[in-house]
Amino acid sequence: MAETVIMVTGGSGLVGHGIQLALEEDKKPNEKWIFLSSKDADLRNHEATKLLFEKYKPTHVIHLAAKVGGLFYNLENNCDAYMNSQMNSVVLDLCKEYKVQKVVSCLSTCIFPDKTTYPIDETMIHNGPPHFSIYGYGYAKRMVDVMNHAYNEQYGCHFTSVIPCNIFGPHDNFSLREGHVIPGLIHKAYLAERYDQPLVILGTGKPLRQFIYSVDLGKLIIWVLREYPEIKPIILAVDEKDEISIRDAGELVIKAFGYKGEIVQDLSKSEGQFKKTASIAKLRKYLPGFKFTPTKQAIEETVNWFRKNYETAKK
Ligand code: NAP
Ligand code: GFB
Repeated sequence: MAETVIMVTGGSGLVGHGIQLALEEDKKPNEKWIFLSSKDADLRNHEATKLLFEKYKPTHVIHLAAKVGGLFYNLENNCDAYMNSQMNSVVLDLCKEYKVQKVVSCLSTCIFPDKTTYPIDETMIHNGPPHFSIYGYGYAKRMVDVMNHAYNEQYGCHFTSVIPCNIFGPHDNFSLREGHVIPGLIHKAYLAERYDQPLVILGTGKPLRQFIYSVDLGKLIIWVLREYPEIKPIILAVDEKDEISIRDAGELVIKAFGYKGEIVQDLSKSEGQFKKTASIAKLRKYLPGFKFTPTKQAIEETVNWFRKNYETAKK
């Protein structure tokens, strides 16, 4: 059987580790996986990235690399976040040049139009402007879908994309300033417990989010790489009924820590999109029996990982 060489850009991040953890139970002998970090090459640099294609000769690419942050990073860094488009252009064009058989890139449910009907589905990406907090990140990601179709129509390339909801898990970015809400709250709960200080939840806690465990997402991305036949994107999220409020997510973090101290709300802080409820009807059509890890269990596993790896965790 011919060897499949799968090169994962951004392989050292949250989702890259989710794939690595998922692969522990789903290895295939003919697959060679290569997980890259920014230390291997700055993917905005064409020459440096070309050397990676020369070195590894990938038959398949999972393109995860991006400058990623939570609401408060994106609010202040729309220009830097838009520069992800530079990386996307370099990677996709080299995939065409090196005749990569399939590319799976990563979008996000936050890039859908701000003013929309719910639930959001895969057909709605380009229907109107994204939320003002993420327009740089959002338009850069939307262009990946445009490029996927254009490369397919003009050059016959099989480039596709996945659209995950909010993700969390081991190896997340636990930065209080730049990170997403679950790793942020986990880090804050850790500090609150350790230094006997209040845990501050930003905003009212009312906005709603679907949260997927990185290991579940890893399994689904592996399936997309191996089986998903379309150029059009597919939403990878938990069921609509499992959408929870930020307050509920905070409660789960607090319970996982057994934290008994004071909880404070900072109502001066932005809340971002109220919700971005996405339908997984398409995913269920392909994989009706896929089982997601219950959010409570996934948060407990992430909290345990953070406690064990506090010194080295990205924060
Ligand atoms: P992450 O943990 O921040 O990891 C980002 C990865 O990209 C790291 O491996 C990083 O390398 C690499 N990278 C960043 N800039 C680079 C550059 N200039 N050149 C080469 N590599 C670079 O991010 P993540 O959460 O795993 O996100 C993976 C993908 O999922 C992204 O496309 C993101 O937009 C998407 N996504 C994330 C979420 C979420 O909630 N996290 C939700 C929806 C979609 P280093 O480790 O060396 O820095
Ligand atoms: O995960 P997050 O930063 O991003 O969640 P988004 C923000 C929500 O959680 C807002 C509340 O309603 C915040 O007010 N929140 C409460 C907190 N406490 C905290 C905290 O300590 N840290 C953070 N970060 N939020 C993102 C996009 O939007 O969606 C990203 O900005 C990404 O780029 C992601 O694509 C999927 O869900 O609002």
